[in-house]
Amino acid sequence: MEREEALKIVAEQITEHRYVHTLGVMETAIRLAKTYGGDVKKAELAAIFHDYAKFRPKEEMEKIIKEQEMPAILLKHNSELWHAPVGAYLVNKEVGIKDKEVLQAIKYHTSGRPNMTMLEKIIYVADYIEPGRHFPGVEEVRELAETSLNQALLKSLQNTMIFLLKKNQAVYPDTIETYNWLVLEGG
Ligand code: DGI
Ligand code: FE
Ligand code: FE
Ligand code: FE
Repeated sequence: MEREEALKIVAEQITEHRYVHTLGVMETAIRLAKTYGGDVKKAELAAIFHDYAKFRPKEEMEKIIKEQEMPAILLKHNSELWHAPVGAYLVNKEVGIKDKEVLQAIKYHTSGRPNMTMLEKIIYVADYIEPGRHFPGVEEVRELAETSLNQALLKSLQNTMIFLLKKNQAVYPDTIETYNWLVLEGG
């Protein structure tokens, strides 16, 4: 699918603010793919659709998680985590994107997972550092992303976990396992 068509489809699903974020993720993911030898077209497509399900009603997402037998533990954790796996499902079902690598990159863009592929890392990091992001620590991750995708990924996971811990929030197992995988096995 070409960029213009994909953007038109996603624009109907998300707010204008989220659309601007999506464009930032797209540009950043393309740049990272070029830097690290990733697939530029897949990075573009995964970035465009990564937040496709962000504004679906919680009830609809819960129904999909149950019906599609996604991990039940998702429902115990913050509903912010749901749009990633639900998005991958809906982008396949509603938009007709069949590319497994693209769908996996959407599925794991919020939590990460051990043994993430290059494309998954690119989307995770691009989502974190796109030009519209302004939270503390983002500049350091931007700099790391210039030289090491794994270091950028590790730092963004660390920041996310610290942020959650400070708010007394639970950390989803995939997030912790991704962090441990990077520390113990270097990605
Ligand atoms: O959809 P975006 O806002 O672009 O970004 P995202 O999909 O990376 O993250 C959405 C939210 O999910 C963000 O506020 C942080 C939160 N999050 C990420 N990992 C975890 C998490 N929340 C919990 N409770 N546990 C996690 O492991
Ligand atoms: Fe997201
Ligand atoms: Fe993210
Ligand atoms: Fe995002």
